[in-house]
Amino acid sequence: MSKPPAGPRCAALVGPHGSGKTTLLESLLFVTETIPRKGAVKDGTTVGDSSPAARARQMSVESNIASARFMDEAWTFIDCPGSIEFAHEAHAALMIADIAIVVCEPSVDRAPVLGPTLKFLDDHQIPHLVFVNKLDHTEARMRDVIAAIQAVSTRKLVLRQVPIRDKDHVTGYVDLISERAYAYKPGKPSDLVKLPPDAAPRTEEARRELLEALADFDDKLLEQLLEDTVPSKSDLYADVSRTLAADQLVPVMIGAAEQDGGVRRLLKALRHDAPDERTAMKRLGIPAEGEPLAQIFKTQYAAHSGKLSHARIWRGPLADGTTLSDGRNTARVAGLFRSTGAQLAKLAKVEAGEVAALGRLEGIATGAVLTASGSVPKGLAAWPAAPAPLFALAIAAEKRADDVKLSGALQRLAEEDGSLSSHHDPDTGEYLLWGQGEMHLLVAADRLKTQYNVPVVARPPHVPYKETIRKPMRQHARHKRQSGGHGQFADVTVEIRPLERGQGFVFEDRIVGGAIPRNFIPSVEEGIREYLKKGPLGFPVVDLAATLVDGQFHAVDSSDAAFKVAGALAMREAMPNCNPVLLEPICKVSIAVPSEHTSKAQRIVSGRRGQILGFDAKPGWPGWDEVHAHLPQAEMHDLIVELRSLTMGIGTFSWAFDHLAEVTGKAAERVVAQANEAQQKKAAP
Ligand SMILES: Nc1nc2c(ncn2[C@@H]2O[C@H](COP(=O)(O)OP(=O)(O)O)[C@@H](O)[C@H]2O)c(=O)[nH]1
Ligand SMILES: [Mg+2]
Repeated sequence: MSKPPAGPRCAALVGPHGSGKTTLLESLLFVTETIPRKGAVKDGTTVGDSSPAARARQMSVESNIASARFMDEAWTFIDCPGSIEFAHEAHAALMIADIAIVVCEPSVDRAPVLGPTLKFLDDHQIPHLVFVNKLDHTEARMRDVIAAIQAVSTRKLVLRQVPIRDKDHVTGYVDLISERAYAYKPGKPSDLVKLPPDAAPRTEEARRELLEALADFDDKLLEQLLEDTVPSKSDLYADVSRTLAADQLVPVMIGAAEQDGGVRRLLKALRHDAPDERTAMKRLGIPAEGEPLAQIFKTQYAAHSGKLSHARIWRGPLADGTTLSDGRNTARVAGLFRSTGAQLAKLAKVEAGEVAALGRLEGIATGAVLTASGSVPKGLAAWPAAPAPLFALAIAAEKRADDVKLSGALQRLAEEDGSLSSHHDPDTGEYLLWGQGEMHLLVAADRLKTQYNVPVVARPPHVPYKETIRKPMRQHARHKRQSGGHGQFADVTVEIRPLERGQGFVFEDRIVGGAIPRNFIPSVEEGIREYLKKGPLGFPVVDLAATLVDGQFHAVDSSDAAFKVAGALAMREAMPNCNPVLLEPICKVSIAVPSEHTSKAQRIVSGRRGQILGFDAKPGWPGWDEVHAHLPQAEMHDLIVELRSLTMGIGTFSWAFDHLAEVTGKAAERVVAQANEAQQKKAAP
């Protein structure tokens, strides 16, 4: 037998949205008598969906933590959000979990949705099992479901149980190692029953497959199978535990969380087979011996308790009041809690293996590894980088007076969720909130209102159009004003010419013989630059050169201010005659989809005025393609929305600004008219 677990173990519940993770958590807590009665997702009474944002949507939008005891062993369960838009939060929980329970529906069609999660688990070698849920109503055959999931898993899946059916009802299961049959009993432990005769052939076949898979990693078992010797149960259990801990095989369990079906069996499998924190520490590069050490996997600003840093304690003990450091920032733990959903229970001390919330660790970020000395182990596994932003909204505080509060709140939101970011776009003057999708940002906007008391308005961002010219021009301009006392005088001649795309603005000075004194020349440039912020079409002007070729000055009346005005004046008069043309930003986009969706991805590109550059296999993603294209930024706002709706939510893309391209004709007229309209609206009181 393996060693008894060192500390409390931690299991993360992951899988697609709607597969029943929150329901399973509720059942796990009920079966372990952690809660006296079960809540329901539709009633908003579950432990898992404890936040107002989650309750309102009946979907998990952040990870929720709960602890339980089962047969005298301690467990922490983390119910992770299933939507791909919140994947960053789920990944953080997976990093510090001993085991992941991948919850899915018994559906062949929906199996590909598991791909990205299984890939993350396999890339990080995180032990995991699959729990096929909702077996109370299904006609799908387990072997088809397993085959469909296997197609998106690099590790081999093995059935641990086969269902016993009564028509399309699953009434129980056969355990393939003990070869015992059980009948589900709602709310109660399953009954041991006689193996129904018609289940025998299927049981034998599935057991054979399980044993053969285990034998790939156990020579002794392989010999026994070849010699037709029956292996001992304890050897088989040990094989299951070992191959699971090493992420070599993925056991598949079955059940119906809503009726607690298979949940006790799942708990027993976890009890026997889930590795403890020592396995996770090895994977993360944290030595077993040393001073107390904790790792933050979730940062939360809670209404009453302030900042909470949820941590896995890798080495204990850790007491409230300890000063901790990540090597750069130091903070004192002010409050130590165990959380169950939204509830916090105060603790004085925690031991290795536990998950605890540490209060008020200012300056400490998610992913940080903390010790009292501030010395952090070398060669730590890298913390998952935040995914690149895919979707933006322009936001503004409903009340102007809240502007300062808004920027503080946005900073905290980004601390809580690294896949959210915000910045000011100098081209459009908008404040942009970037994230992973529409729901992600709507939840963020909600939080700004409910959690930070800053109601905001959000709308699609403006496209940062630019403009340039096609025709050169020589322009003379004189600024002269006589209004008592000092007058103003400046005279300039400027040559303007278009430059190649991407060259920006170039100012040249070709004044000779002191026609304009040197000290006034920067002012001319300043005036020109000022004007270029908004050209004749209403957009910032790029890719042109302005050369100051001649001028005149007045010994008394000339000044910096006068030359600045003259510079701008020359531009204002010349530019409308230089054949101005609208430029739109074009992005280089790589759309990643499972290869059966490649042609859809190509259609999306053509449907959005895009130009396909080519496609190839996505490196490191077996079965996935990447379609490379140039796409106008104006067409990208809801690209992720369409892409996801056509690929069961798993298609994604990466992008970067590439170049500016001319827009002409009706399309350009429309953009210019819209910009002018918006401008007039703004100007109106
Ligand atoms: N029939 C059936 N429905 C279930 C089962 N487990 C969960 N559900 C339902 O599936 C829906 C999604 O469940 P939820 O726990 O919110 O899924 P999550 O998004 O993975 O957390 C809810 O309406 C549940 O009531 C089950 O075992 N059988
Ligand atoms: Mg949920």
